[in-house]
Amino acid sequence: MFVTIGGMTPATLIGVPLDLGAENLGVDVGPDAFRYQDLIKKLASAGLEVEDAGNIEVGKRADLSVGDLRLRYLDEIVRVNEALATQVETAIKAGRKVIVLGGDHSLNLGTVAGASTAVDGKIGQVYLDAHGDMNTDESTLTGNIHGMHLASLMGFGAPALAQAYGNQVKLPKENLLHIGGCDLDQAEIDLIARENLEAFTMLDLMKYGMAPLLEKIDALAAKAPNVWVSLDLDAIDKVYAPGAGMPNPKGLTYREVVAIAEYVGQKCNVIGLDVVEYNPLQDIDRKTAELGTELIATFLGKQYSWYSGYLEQNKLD
Ligand SMILES: [Mn+2]
Repeated sequence: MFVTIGGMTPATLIGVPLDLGAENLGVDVGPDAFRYQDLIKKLASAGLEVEDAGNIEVGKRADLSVGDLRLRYLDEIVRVNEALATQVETAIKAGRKVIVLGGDHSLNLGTVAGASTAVDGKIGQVYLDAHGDMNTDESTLTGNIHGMHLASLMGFGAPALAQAYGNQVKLPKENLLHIGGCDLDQAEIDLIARENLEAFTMLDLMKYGMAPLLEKIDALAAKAPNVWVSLDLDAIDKVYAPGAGMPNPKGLTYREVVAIAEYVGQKCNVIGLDVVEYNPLQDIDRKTAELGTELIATFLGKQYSWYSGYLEQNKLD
C-alpha cells in the first residue's frame, strides 16, 4: 500500500521535545540529538526517504502550571498530543511511514490517536517498555502522565486523556502486545489480568524463550492490518541503551531486541513508530542513538546495522 520512489520508502520524521509527562529525565533534547547523529542520512542508506517535519512546539515547564497533581501538566500534554496526532494522521493518509522521536512516552497518546484515525481504528500496537504505562489518574503513584497514556488509548482512566483527539477508543485492547515488562505496578498487573491484555514480560522471556513471543507477533499481524510500534529505550538493557530516561539493568539484550524488530518488520504492516525517552546526556559513545537508528530501520522492514555499514564501505564499484 506504500508508494516507493526509486526503491525508497517515503517517511515523515516528527520530533516531540516533550518532558512534561515525566520527572525531569532530560529527554526533551532527544529529537535534536538523534538528528545531530546523522539519523536521516543513516536511514537513507537503509532505503528510507525521510522528510523532516521539524519539532512540535512544547511549552516550558517553568511557564506552565502543573494543574491536577494526579494528571500533571495535563492541558499542555493534551494540546501537544492533538497537534502531533494531526500530523501523524496526515502523513499516514498520504501513504508515508511515520517516525516520531521523543521526548517522554506520553507522546504515544498522540501518535496512536493520529495513526488510528488514519486507518479507521484498524490498528494494533507493539509496545516495548520496562514499565506498563497503564496506570490511571486513580491508580497513579506519581501523577506523571507517561505512566498512564497506554491505558488511556484503550479507553481506561481519565476522560481528558482517553478522549483526546476524539471520543473513540484509539487502540482496541485485544490489539495490544506489550513486551519487556519488568517493573509493572500492581494496578497495571491487575488491569492486564482483568482485561485479558497481551503482555509478554521479561520473566516470560526467561521462562519460555522467544518462540511464544514470535507466535504472539504472528497473531497480532493476523488480526491487525496496521501496526504501530512504540519503543521505550528503557525496555533495552542499560549495557546496550545507557541513554534512556530510566536506564534498565534487567532489560532486553541487543540480540533479543533486534530479533523482535526483525520479526515485526517482516510480519507486520508497520505504518510508523515512536522511539521515546532518549536522554543523550546519559548516552555512552552514542551507542543508544546508534541502536535506536538500527531499530527504526529494522521495525520498518529495512536493514541498518554495523554490518550493513561494513558492506556499504567495502562494496566493489
Ligand atoms: Mn514508557
